Amino acid sequence: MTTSLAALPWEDRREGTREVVWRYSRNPVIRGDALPTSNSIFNSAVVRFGDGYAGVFRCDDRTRAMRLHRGFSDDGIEWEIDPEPIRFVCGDSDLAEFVYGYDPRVVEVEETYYLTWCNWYHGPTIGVASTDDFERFHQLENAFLPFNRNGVLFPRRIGGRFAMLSRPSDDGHTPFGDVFYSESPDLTFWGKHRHVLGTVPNSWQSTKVGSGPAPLETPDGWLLVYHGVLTSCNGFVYSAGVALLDLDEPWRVLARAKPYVFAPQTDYERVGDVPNVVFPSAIVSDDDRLVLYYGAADTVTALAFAYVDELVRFAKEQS
Ligand code: BMA
Repeated sequence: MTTSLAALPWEDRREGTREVVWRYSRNPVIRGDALPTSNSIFNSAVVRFGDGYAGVFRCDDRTRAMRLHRGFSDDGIEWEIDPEPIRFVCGDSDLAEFVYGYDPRVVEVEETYYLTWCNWYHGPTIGVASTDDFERFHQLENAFLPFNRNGVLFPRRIGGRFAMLSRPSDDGHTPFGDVFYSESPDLTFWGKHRHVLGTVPNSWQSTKVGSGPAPLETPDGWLLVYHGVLTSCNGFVYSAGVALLDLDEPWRVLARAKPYVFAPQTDYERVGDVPNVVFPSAIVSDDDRLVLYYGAADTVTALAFAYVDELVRFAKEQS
């Protein structure tokens, strides 16, 4: 539960540069081998917790099993990650078998933290769990049928219901994918599915798109940072874009920037287990500034910074 606001990990934009999103000079902040058993730590979730930060990390181990580990940090940069994976408390034996979990997102709704992740249940789908303390995680029903990925909860109810974005997919390295919106009164039963974002031909987001961090509420709409994928001769290229969604009917897209706002350009984004990937998965913010946590090249975790109003303006002016 949030008690007081920890300082935002922050570094000003370098003088003379004009990027809307700029990288932390000491990236990456978490190396792939930060745990004795880890191959890679990336595409992970961070939230404010107490007077610091907590996170749920995608740690692929050295057997290449995809696991979720919790972690804590005073400053959002130096992390203590639990070497043991999270063991979910689950009352339903049909759901309790953990085969794999990856690409977690965490969001606080009504003073409870909710974790969503890509969870195996006869294929990838959206796992959901709640926690108050990052000690005990209670696994709830999977939100959807397989196959689905990139399930991201909104930080408050909309029209009295929990709301989630997700990306229906296939069982493999999906060569398609649009973002959809769904609602639930109780986090068990989901419906009112609406189409939100599709792909854009001949662009950085021509193959598939998927939500990044939980949408950030602004006076101009929900600010959504999402990933878009291009299929190149050398495989997928994952970049990030921004859109604004209507506050009351988030399936209505108010603005969507045509250019990416952030794409793989540094060595640690271009070289790794999967080259050419930036995968934004968490935002922490104060009123004006935001910090983006992202996975780079499916290997490490990195930080980038932006001003909220500049991202909103980018979404509108480049729409
Ligand atoms: C997606 C997911 C992500 C990953 C990306 C690039 O399908 O597996 O975790 O970052 O591919 O490999």
